[in-house]
Amino acid sequence: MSGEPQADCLFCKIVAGEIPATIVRETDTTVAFRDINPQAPTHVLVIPRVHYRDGAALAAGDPGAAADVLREAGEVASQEKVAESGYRVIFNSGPGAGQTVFHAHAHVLGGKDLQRLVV
Ligand code: IU
Repeated sequence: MSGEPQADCLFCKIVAGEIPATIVRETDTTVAFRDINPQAPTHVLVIPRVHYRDGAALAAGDPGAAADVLREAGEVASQEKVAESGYRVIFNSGPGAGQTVFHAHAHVLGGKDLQRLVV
C-alpha cells in the first residue's frame, strides 16, 4: 500500500513531468499516455497520479482513483475512435503476469483484432 510518490518509480516521474511521455489525456487524478512499445494501433496507458503497486492495491487504497482510471480508459477509447469496434483494458498484476512497472496502470488496446493479443 502507498498512495505517496515513490522516488524510484518511472510512472511517478511521468506524473511529475520528470521524464517524457506522449500524453493524450489528463485529469486531476489520472494521466493517459502512449505506450513506448505499442502492441496495437491504439495502446495507451492510463495511470492514477497516486502510487499503488497494481490495480487491486489501487482499488483497495483509493477506490475513487480506481474508478477514475476505468472511466478514463473508456474516454481514451472514445477519443482514439476504437470504442465502437471494441477495445481491451488490461491490468497486469505481478511479474508472473508480465507486470514490469509497479505503479498501477490500465493498458487500453484497440484498432486491430485483439482476440489473441497478450501484453
Ligand atoms: P506492464 O503491464 O507492467 O508490463 O506494462 C508496462 C508498460 O509500460 C509496457 O507496455 C511498457 O512498454 C510501458 N512503458 C512506457 O510506455 N513508458 C515507459 O517509460 C516505460 C514503460 I519504463
